[in-house]
Amino acid sequence: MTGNSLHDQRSAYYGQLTEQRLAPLWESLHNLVPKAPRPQAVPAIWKYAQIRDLVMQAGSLISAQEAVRRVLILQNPGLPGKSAITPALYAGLQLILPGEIAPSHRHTQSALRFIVEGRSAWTAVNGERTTMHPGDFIITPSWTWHDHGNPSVEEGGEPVVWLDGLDIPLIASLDAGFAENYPESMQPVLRPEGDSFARFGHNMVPVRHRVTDPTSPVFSYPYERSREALDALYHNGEPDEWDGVKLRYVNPTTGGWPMPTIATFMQFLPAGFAGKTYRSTDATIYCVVEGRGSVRIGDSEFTFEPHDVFVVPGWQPVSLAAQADSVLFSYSDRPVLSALNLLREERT
Ligand code: GTQ
Repeated sequence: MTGNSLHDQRSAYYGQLTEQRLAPLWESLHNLVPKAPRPQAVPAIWKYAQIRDLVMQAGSLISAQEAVRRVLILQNPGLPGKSAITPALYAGLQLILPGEIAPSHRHTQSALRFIVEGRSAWTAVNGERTTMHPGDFIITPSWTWHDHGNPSVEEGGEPVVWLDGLDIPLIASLDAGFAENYPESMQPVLRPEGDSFARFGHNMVPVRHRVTDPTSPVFSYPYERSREALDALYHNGEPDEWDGVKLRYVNPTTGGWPMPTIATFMQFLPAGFAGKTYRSTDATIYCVVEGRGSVRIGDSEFTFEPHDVFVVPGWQPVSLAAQADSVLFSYSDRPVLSALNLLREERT
């Protein structure tokens, strides 16, 4: 006997709903409107010592020209097939060998480069080149032409690896992705290297500068300067019990984030630091610059060394500890959460 129990009646009814492209909210309400975030992204670490060889092997399997961007994507195991490290953000390790050019293009996705190793490559943004050094943070804002290159070995070129951070998944979720190629492999160089830093990188701006753009006119933030600031602050006072000494990167013309969708930070943890636990609705990707330590994220615990990358999903309790003086770079979707009034933080 079928068709009489409530369960059977509902099943038949749900079948009819599906045919009409309808669905009963009451079956999924608790998932759609959770009491607290339940991230699908999981805590994860990519140990550079384990993946560096694979990054370098890509160099002999495909050219930068053919690949356009020779990048290994860091895929969050909780977001399989999504090319995402968090629901909103992407991470990848890009390799450029001496003598190579990654051809010029532009896209609506915002990108950051955080230099991992090598010091000869350059990236060009809006007619200006900047040479990359380990620890430098470089932006390629939405819809700006950008190409990357590396001089030949004779001219001092060496393999260069950097971490790419983009808002690819966020832009995909909004169906707002556009891209185009520049007609040449390299855009013309219109200004000497260091020009934008001279104009905007010294707590001064050109006298009649008007802010018309939400992105920072400084496109390279040298490690030397960030490191110096952290060092001075460490010597000047007690580190924060959660963050150590932590600064955020700014657009010097607004005080806001360097780009509208991605926040970036640099922090110093002194040897012996055992940070308290905090959580926040922004999801954060860390790249270790110096030192050695460990991180607890929810129920996971990882030890970290230079060049390791780890991810803290939104609302996961996190605490950092350092065995040696450590420097961590990080980026997150904080500007998006903040703009939508969804940023919540808890420091316990
Ligand atoms: O360098 O323009 O990792 O367009 C992914 C997409 C890097 C880039 C990535 C990109 C780029």
